[in-house]
Amino acid sequence: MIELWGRKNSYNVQKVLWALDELSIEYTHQDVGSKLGDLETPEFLQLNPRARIPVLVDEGSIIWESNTIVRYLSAAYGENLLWPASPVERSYADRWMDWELATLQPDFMGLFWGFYRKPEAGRDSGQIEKSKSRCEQHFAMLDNHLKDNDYLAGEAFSMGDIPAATSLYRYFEMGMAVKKPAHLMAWYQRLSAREAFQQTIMTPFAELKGREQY
Ligand SMILES: N[C@@H](CCC(=O)N[C@@H](CS)C(=O)NCC(=O)O)C(=O)O
Repeated sequence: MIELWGRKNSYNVQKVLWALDELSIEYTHQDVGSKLGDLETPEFLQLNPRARIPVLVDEGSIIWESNTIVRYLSAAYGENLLWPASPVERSYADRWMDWELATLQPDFMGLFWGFYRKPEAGRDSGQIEKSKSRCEQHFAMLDNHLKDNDYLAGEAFSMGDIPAATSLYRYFEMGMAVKKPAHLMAWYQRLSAREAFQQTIMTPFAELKGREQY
């Protein structure tokens, strides 16, 4: 049986929830990360010495880092569903996952934390504008790629779509006016039609507003 550790309103946990749902995998859930100090217990540190969620345990094997977990689930349970069979196509999915982790996520988190999670009185408008402008550049690049591709790795939905698209619901719904380029929006609409996306990503997150504690 698969066990997933991590509160369901965490951005990184949501990537994993989406992959699990796409693959109709049954799992048990441990709601940690919402209470102060609960990732610092000896029990949790045995699972992830970095004290971060998500963590997935599959028959005793411990996997952490959200994109690694999405890759693992895709390889183990998602051949031709999330895991492209051809190594070249797989590299197309992989590069967008790496891009999300190294490039998009730091700027999106800068925006989400700077604008949404910081109490209004403490917001730094210069930092918010910088993060927003970088996010708009990143999404403009995606828009250009999506002009000729229905999904990030090509014609079919794959694991490559999951990390980058996890940010979109919050990006559009956090109450900030942002650019909405046409091809990016068409991709977002294709993903929004997926039940797994609706169930795991398009979920209310107002409890995070103005809250810097986890
Ligand atoms: N690079 C890691 C980042 C993990 C991370 O920072 N997770 C956050 C939640 S999104 C966390 O554990 N925060 C502490 C908490 O929720 O208590 C990954 O992708 O898994």
